[in-house]
Amino acid sequence: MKPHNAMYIAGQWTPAATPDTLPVVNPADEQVIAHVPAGTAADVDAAVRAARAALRGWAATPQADRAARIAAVRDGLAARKDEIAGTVAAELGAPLPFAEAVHAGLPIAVAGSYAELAAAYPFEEKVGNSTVYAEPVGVVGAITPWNYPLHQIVAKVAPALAAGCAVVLKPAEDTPLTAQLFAEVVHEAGVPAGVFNLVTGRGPVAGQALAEHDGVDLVSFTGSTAVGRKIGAIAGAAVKRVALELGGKSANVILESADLARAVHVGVANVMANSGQTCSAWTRMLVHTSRYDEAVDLAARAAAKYGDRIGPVVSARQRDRVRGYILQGIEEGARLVAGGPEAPGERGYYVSPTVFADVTPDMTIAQEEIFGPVLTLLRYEDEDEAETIANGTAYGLAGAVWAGDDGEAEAFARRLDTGQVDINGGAFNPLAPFGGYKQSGVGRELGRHGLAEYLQTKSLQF
Ligand code: TXE
Repeated sequence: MKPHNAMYIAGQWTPAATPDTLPVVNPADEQVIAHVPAGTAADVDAAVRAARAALRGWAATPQADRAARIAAVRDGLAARKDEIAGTVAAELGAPLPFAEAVHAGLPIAVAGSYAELAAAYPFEEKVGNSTVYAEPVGVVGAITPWNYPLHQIVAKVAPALAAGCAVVLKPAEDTPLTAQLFAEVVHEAGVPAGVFNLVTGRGPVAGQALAEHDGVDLVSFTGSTAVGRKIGAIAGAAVKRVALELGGKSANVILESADLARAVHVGVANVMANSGQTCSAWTRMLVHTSRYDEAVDLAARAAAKYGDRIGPVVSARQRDRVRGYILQGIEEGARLVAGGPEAPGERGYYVSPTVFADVTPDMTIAQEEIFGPVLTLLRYEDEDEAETIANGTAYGLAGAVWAGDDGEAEAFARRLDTGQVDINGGAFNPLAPFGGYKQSGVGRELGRHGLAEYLQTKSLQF
């Protein structure tokens, strides 16, 4: 795909209101690979108008026809899988096998799940003497981050289209090319003009204009808690709907009866995947004191084996912030057992897979989201203490529990204040609701819970 020097608005690649552009940098070699338009409030306004104009027609489209368009989007993504993987590899720096399997593979699965849900969802139901309709909430402003560029887009756009909403997407500055490719796929899939629109640009300019626009009925945001708070305040003041998928500091709780080697191995892999840039990553490993030293040894060896198999982080800014956390961990007295703050190569925004032992719950590295390949190991004396530590952060997005049997792990998982828990390495399920307790957010993505976010209900009494 060639980068577009335009926005996708009302079914056409439309020149931006100003000539300002944003560079796109390959984080593996620091080369500028493209420039995309830096949209302004005027571009956002044009896109929101296009979405409003298309809304009623799309909302009135029979659900089977909407489902067929979403299926065509799924097929288009599948047909361009290699191109997607190559684009994500270039702008995020993801190693190609991971880009193919996850960055391209996951959104195809999610789009497929929404093609099915769009066809099967009960938009109308009888309750006593009432008929209850689930109607689209309206125009959606979707603001997405760079960490899983296409997945974050599809996880918002596919359910919004299934619900009958029209969308304006503002993707992250660092990864706009994947978004442009997605717009091409949507166009080729025959989604009517204006139902999906793309405005690239800076967060505080184009993103904020989108969140503030009166023609937007729901803002769906994934990103940092700091920006999420701002968007929540804007939406609150305007009394518009909001969905926030924010950061995490998830605990991987290894109970005494667990298969320690497997739990540690999978736990380290979970944190290093995507170079640690995963909001649900199990960044705190909690181990019983009797097996703590063994776990530290296993984790350090597992991390060291990754070597150059992990990609860079997305930007110089992100590398500097991750390094800052590593230095802070050392300063606060945590024991570095793998990796460290030194850059592993001369070029590219690489960070070594890093493991800290002797981490205590009050340390900054045990409380704040680092968003890099950094694992912390904490010890606990009994399950009550494990629960207190696991629940002792501002976040509540995900987590894992390992035990000798699933029942024991399940009982402990029910004590965690978090939206998702993987039991003994349970596989990712694209139909399971994903979202946070506490400051990890508001609302859910994926599956039928994700679709419901884009609906509002009306009841008629007879
Ligand atoms: O996020 P931002 P950043 C966390 C992670 C990471 C940190 C910073 O801890 O280290 O956030 O990443 C748009 N109004 N997560 O700075 O700024 C922005 O253009 C409207 C967790 O990249 O929150 C982008 O499209 N929009 C996470 C999106 O918000 C604004 C994924 C996210 O960027 C805006 C990414 C504004 N004022 C980072 N300012 C997760 N939950 O998965 C920025 N944006």
